[in-house]
Amino acid sequence: MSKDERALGFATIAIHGKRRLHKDEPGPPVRSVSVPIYQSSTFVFESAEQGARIFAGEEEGYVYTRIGNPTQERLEIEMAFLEGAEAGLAFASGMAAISAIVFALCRSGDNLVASETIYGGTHKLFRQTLSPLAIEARELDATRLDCLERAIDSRTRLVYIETPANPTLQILDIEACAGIAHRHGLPLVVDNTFLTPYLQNPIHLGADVVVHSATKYIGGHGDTVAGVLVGKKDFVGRVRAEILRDLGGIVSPFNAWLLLRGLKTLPVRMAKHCENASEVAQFLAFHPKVSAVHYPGLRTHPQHELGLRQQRGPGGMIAFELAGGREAGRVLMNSVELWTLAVSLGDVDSLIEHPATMTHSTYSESELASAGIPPGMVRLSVGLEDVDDLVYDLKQALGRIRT
Ligand code: LCS
Repeated sequence: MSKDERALGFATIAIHGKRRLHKDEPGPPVRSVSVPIYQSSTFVFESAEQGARIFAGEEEGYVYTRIGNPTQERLEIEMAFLEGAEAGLAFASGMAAISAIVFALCRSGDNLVASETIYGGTHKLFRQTLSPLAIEARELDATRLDCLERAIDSRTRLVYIETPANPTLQILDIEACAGIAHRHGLPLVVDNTFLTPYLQNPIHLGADVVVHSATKYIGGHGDTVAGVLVGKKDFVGRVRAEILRDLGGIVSPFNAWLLLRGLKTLPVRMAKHCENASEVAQFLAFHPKVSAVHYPGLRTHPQHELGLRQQRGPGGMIAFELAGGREAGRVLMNSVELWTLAVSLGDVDSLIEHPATMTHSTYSESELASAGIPPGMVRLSVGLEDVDDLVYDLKQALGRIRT
């Protein structure tokens, strides 16, 4: 690259990619502007000798799509570039990426320390699926840094946080958590799904591994399930060789291509998600039937200042509570006409869901209470429709709740 890449803005980098900014990056053979979809399960060897050399690791080359594919690889390089990491690895889902990290770092008898308010699927992996393998997940309130540090012992292998947290939008101090993890020689893993590299770069704040459910804002259109992790070259290489290759949860070339396309509009989409969500949060904050609004952009958010420091925007997710509790939430979700009643998030379509009985139904009642997820909490993923229409629909649905 002739120009200093730091001088270029995020949108320029997201659209052109490392592929077109770095002269030494190989382009597609026919110089297409769009990255080709290499929809091929296997790759031709030039000779039996070359095949043997590639298998022996003496020569580089594509062999088989479970081991590597040019479209997947392009996504991995671009995600690492946008996150400021050395390398990336793409997976069939966010859960495939998260479980790969755990399996790469933990053996039987080991433990991991995690924030307690996380996506319900991650919580299930940590607390239920890992349990028969004798890997213990110690989930705790990671806003209390003293608790986080006390939970670490000689068998701890990683510290895992999600910030902002699904579904409460609680914000954790990435730099402080990294400081504690590093004091104990442990990697800090951050789930950056809610913000994407456009709004937050955990690597710049000391995180060692960043993971995404790329199903969400990276894809952005509700049509793809995928995951990505980024981190140091050695670690990423080890996860590729020891976990992904054997467990096999790779992203398909077509889904990798959809995510590459998603990256090009990520900056404009994220900016608009923030703008729309800020207006919806303001509307809810002043509505008499709403008892609490959890949105990092509101001054009432308990970690508003921390959010301003470590995030470049408040994001598109909102959680709120209704004065009428769970019954009021049920009426609201059945009364909206424009908002789509569905889990997932980060789509162009606005989505509404009920964490306690849907995304976080893997939490017990006491775990929900401890994680700050009351039965009456409703979660919004604010999409890219005209915000007046979104507010109008919420207003009419709130009007159907009997007080
Ligand atoms: N991390 C976060 C923060 C998530 O929200 C999700 C999925 C995952 C990881 C797992 O990614 P996946 O395997 O689904 O690609 N969150 C969902 C949600 O809130 N509703 O449906 C899925």
